[in-house]
Amino acid sequence: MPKHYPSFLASAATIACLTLSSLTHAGVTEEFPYGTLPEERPNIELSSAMERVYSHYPARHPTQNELFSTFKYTPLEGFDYNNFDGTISRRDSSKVIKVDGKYYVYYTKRETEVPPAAAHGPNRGTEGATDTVPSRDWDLAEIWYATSDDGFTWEEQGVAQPRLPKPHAGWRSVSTPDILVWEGKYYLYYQAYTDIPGQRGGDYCPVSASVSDSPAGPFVPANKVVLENGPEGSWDQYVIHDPYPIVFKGKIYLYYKGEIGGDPKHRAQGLAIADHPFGPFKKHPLNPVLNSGHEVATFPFKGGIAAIMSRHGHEHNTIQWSPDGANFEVAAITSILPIAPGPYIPDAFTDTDYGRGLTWGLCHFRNQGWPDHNHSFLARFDCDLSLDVNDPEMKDTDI
Ligand code: AAL
Repeated sequence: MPKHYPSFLASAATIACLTLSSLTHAGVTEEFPYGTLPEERPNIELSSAMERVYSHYPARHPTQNELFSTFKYTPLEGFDYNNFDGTISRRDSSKVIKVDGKYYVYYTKRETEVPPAAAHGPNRGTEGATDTVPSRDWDLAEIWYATSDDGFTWEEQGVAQPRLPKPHAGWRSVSTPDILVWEGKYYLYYQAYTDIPGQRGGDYCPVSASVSDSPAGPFVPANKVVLENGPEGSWDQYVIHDPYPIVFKGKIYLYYKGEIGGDPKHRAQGLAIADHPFGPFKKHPLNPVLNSGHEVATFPFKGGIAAIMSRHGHEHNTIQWSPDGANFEVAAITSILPIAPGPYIPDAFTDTDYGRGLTWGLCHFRNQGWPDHNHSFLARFDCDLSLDVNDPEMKDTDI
């Protein structure tokens, strides 16, 4: 099996050097390592663009620091890429974990009729959806898992979390999983739909979770909601998506996406913290802690937390860093970021105080040829967001 695949996408951004000195936030006064600047704004008249260099941007060298990377994409072996009739979809992969030398990944799998055109049209309603016809690519879905020895060739193993029986959340669809390893057990988090996605001001679904002694399951559902939508009028009233746990400072830091006012144009990320995987989770008082992003991957980096900000919002296409997991600043600006990244992060759950970063993971691409071909497929991304690519744990990469 060839180890090196031709890449079909690669990119570089071309943003000039930017500036700022140390940052002070509510409760946090720490040096932001990507922004220290000896120079000050020159005392001359500047154009708007040059004014912004001194006033808006924290990252000093957004294309020349260790949190800058381009991304390369590779098709996976083992999944059927010839399935182009839209009836099978695989998307929104979890983080990749490695257990006893084998990689595991969990993802949304749908095998149904094709979602109708309305599913991704401008109105994004539920028109045409029935008990067997999905309203979205992630409706009427289950969570499946696959394993791999090298991260390129994957073997689909079967269902990890089927839909739950009524009246539990998740009876309509379970999707968009992520994984947590905590005290020797494996916890799956997922969007648990209580209704057809698209109703009630957006994709309303609380977050639920299941536990297993083995990465291969069986996963036993907690049969309770672990993260609720916010109260009326709150920023995360309508949408709580993309649950994404990591371990930081001895606790479970669960990042998730909300849509401010239920408006998909204003996507942002919240943080909820717990001592136990099934909660109670306490939402951070500064939420939302990231002002952009559709699917965001956070990871321990040095003494803080970094975030890959994929798609949507003022600060999309950036990689950010925070000393505390809550006060992020832009460290790097790049392009063609992975959609819904599920990275392999060797120290995601080790409670490290010096995160080493990541070099690869899985993501998805969407075939948007609706009405007939509305489905997604998984792929691999490689990047260099690691402090040491010679680290044996980081080495499974051809970057
Ligand atoms: C994804 C995720 C969530 C959304 C939808 C399915 O990429 O952001 O899971 O609900 O799109």
